Amino acid sequence: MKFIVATHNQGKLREFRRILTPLGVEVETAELTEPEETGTTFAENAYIKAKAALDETGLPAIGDDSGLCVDALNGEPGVYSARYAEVGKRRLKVLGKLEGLPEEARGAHFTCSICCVFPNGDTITAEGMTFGHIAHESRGENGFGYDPIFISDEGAAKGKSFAEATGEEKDSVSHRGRALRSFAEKLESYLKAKE
Ligand code: ITT
Repeated sequence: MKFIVATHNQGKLREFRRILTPLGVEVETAELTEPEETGTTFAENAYIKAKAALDETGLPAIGDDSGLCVDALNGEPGVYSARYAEVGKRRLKVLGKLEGLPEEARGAHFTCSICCVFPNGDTITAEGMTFGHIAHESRGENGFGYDPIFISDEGAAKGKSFAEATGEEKDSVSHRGRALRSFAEKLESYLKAKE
């Protein structure tokens, strides 16, 4: 079974391929209209993206809604991470708001909600989080989005920004890695139950 990845974000798409292909889940892209993200939660927006892609292609589709939640900013930018500021200014906005704060006050996490919608209306959902803190300046060239300012506190990526970590290191602890591995497990059970 093939799945349409309902995203316009090339960084996410790379990670979907990197994480799901070795788990035997085939993903592909399609020219999709970008739906309005009218939800107030990650889960609602993930469903909106998946459902819109399913309606356009007729194929099972997976949506990802994710974001960076900064403790000192009461969870901002959170569900509005993609719209927090103009392209190219989002990381600087976060860094600016945390200026002068010591390391122990810079805690943050990423969240990822995955929603897969099938043509018969069934859905599979999964969530993942990863914890770390906000750097004092951007570090590293890999990844995308807020990766250069997010220093991981976990596992193989500990002490590195997600943009300094290799793809493998990021995926092993990342919100998306965790959500997609959980999704792949649930998918296997779902497909087995249908046999
Ligand atoms: P689609 O809706 O087309 O999937 P998007 O970029 O608009 O793409 P979101 O609405 O889910 O995606 O916004 C999430 C934003 O949070 C995204 O633009 C990134 O800036 C950030 N983000 C999410 N996951 C991230 C990650 O793994 N590393 C860095 N930034 C991430």
